Amino acid sequence: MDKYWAALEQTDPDIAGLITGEAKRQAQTIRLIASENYVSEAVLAATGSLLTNKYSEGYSGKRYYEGQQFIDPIEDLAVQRAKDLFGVEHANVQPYSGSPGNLAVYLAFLEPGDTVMGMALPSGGHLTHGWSVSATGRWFRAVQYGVRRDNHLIDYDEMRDLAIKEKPKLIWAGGTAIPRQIDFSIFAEVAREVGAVFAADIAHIAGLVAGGAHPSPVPHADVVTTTTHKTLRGPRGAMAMCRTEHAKALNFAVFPGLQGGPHNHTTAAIAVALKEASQPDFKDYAHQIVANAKALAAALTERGFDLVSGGTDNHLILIDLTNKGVFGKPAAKALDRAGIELNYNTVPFDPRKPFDPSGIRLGTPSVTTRGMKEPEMEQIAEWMDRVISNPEDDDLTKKVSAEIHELCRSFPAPGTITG
Ligand code: DSN
Repeated sequence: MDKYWAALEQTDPDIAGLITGEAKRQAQTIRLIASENYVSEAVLAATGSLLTNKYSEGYSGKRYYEGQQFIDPIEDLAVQRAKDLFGVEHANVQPYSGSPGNLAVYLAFLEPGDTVMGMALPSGGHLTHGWSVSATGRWFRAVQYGVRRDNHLIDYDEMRDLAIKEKPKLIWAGGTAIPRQIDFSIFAEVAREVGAVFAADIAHIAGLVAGGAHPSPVPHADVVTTTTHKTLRGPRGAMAMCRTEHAKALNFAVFPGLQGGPHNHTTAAIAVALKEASQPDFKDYAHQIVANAKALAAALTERGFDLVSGGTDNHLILIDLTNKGVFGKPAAKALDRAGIELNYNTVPFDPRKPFDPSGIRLGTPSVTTRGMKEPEMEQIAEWMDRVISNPEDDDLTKKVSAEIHELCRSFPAPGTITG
């Protein structure tokens, strides 16, 4: 990589300088975006490799281009490792990212205009589960379930009633802002009852599932999709997994249905990440993500923060800031100035719009990768409380930023530049 890096600095010092800036920023800040992580240097090496030069449309053994002597075994390894890690019969590792992976499920099982049922975005669902502005909400007839008003847990009764009434052909479980465990068996039961395909989108929790820190949907779902770059700690990419009976339809939907050549550098990096996720220490990592999230949730609750659903079972915390007298966006921006990175987010039944919502979303995958544990979560909660209580106080922001920088020095992050 040194050779590559020297070439980049010489050819394009502007981009090299910006990447160096980002490497320092990632080292010096507390990164709490629930969908982000730090990949290992091995994953970085594969992602930045010359596999990006190669076209490989098709699948291993059946390609439309020659010269696949090394690409086929790379994709075979990625597929086998996915099958072993998640206990699935079939895995497709080619989707470019989560949204194309989910679109492949539509293409494999539905016709335009068919009914799909997913969790509503403001309740924690994903755009591709039928939300109105997504192609999935425009080209399919989407019906949406939500969470209960009293406890913010998935409303399984509403979901069942809606499925019986609307008869969807596809039912999604999963999302982007769900702080509690999902009972995949209930979704499977409902899908069976109405004759729907049941797809579990485990993008956020795939690493927890792989590490045994969240129940797996595999015994229950017809299809399981996931990104590879969140808790699973791989490169930006995705996988779609299923039983053998659906393998042909799913493969045909990914290629040639939606995509051209797979990104082989990503496939190799996915294989590396899956190997890392199959090691015993990944189980410890997955459980520590949850332990850290619970510790952070408890420390925030002690400081009067109003957590959606009252806490967390996974890597993610959603906070309604209404009682703190500050909206999500100014809070997120003040925290960013102080060196704590998270995102503003709607909360269930939010009267405000997604671009200026009432809440913030945070998670512990990245800080856990750095080796931070429960005592650091207490410290992070204290910093968050100080900044959110005084979002306009620039002196405070600077002081907190310096303290964070100091803590970060003791917890180096892979691939970054500690300064
Ligand atoms: N952007 C992802 C997230 O942050 O959850 C979902 O696609």
